[in-house]
Amino acid sequence: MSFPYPDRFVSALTRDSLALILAGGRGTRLGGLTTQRAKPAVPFGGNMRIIDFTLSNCVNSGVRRIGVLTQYKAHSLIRHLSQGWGFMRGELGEFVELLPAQQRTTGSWYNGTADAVYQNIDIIRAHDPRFVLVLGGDHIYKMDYGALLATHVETNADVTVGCMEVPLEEASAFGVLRVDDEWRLTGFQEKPRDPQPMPGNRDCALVSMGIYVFTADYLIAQLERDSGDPASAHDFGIDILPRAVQEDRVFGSPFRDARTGKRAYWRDVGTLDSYWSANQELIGVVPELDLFDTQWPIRTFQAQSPPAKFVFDDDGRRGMAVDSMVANGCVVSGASIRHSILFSNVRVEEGALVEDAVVLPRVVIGPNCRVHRAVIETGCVLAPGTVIGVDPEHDRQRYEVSPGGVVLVTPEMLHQSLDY
Ligand code: ADQ
Ligand code: ADP
Repeated sequence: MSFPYPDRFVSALTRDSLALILAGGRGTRLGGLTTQRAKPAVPFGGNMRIIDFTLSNCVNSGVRRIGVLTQYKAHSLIRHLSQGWGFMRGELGEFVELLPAQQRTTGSWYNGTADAVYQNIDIIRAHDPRFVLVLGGDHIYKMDYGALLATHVETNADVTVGCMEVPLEEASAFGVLRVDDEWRLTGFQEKPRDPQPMPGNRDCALVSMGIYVFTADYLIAQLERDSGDPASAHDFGIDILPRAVQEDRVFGSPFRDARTGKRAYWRDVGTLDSYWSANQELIGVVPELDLFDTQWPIRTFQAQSPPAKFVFDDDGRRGMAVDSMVANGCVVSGASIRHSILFSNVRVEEGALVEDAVVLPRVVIGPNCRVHRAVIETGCVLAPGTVIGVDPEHDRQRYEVSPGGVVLVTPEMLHQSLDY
């Protein structure tokens, strides 16, 4: 590939890229957290939503032309994007554009992920980028896409796949890759039952992070070809990547921490257990994912609320939080919060104890409640004395309990009557 900008380097690549964020998936494994909203809109880390990580990665990388492909239960996602991500400067050629499924090229909603992109092919053409970054909207990580684009150009690839090593027993949830000594892909199997380990490391497999750099002309040609194939599921992992590996130049780019050279932080918070623990991990003194990193800020929208307040109750018991993160608008009155994350506008009333919990916005935890190892969904009101996370048998009657023993409570569960 000829390089048209002899005097500009990575900035030329990022400026000449269009990012398409796939944000339409259902995320069914998150249970009650995704009955009302798409997974990318699920709140994360005290004041963010999952998609803020991918969006911030784009902006911090200098990729400032961004389309977000929405489909499933997009209301909360659309509101978040319009409230929080409208700051891009149109006059500088920057935008975050919403691309809802709208039957542009076919008479159906988005099928697979490749179909979702194909249905916006005229929009890609109109923006005329040199590279298209296709990104999942539901992972927690900080990545400079400039480095990925530079690898793509250096190797003269048609497609570059962001990849990482995971323990072999987890690999069947991913696209599993084989590479040669030059990192060129020689195999791609989407979610194989029996994943193959890496040649040098029998305990790990090399997997796709579901993020791809495509040379734009190549992507357009492949999507057009795929759309006419009646046998295709129109999915990047199932159809486009395996075929590209057979016929074209596909390279892997391992995701490493630029400072340590080791595997970088990346989480698919696709299950209640992984969602809970990724949130809990943030609380540590030196968490692997540093949200206080001024070099790589994670941007979001949050409603204006006063600072969090910790007050004595009428009996003189102190309201306190230790080893915790507490967002604006919270009031903790004569209650104790330990090793927990409280999102905005949570009230915790006298005598309550909240431990190892992730409490989403606008929750009320009534007097003398006990909440342990739980995720409490937006808007829940826990009646006085409610006990959660102490007796799994009891919790299972009303709430969702994950294999790892995390309890999910949603407003719907609180309103349902028990059938004794
Ligand atoms: P999965 O994440 O399981 O695997 P998929 O369910 O297709 O793949 O979702 C990919 C992304 O696209 C998600 O962000 C999802 O929300 C979104 N999405 C799904 N259907 C969509 C649609 N119709 N419209 C818009 N967006 C949609 C993928 C790859 C694997 C890789 C893992 C890494 O296929 O090879 O290993 O990601 O997590
Ligand atoms: P979601 O939980 O769907 O991701 P929100 O929690 O932000 O999204 O909002 C859920 C609902 O609550 C929406 O209908 C929204 O309009 C409403 N809402 C948002 N902010 C507030 C608020 N501060 N007080 C009351 N209702 C709100």
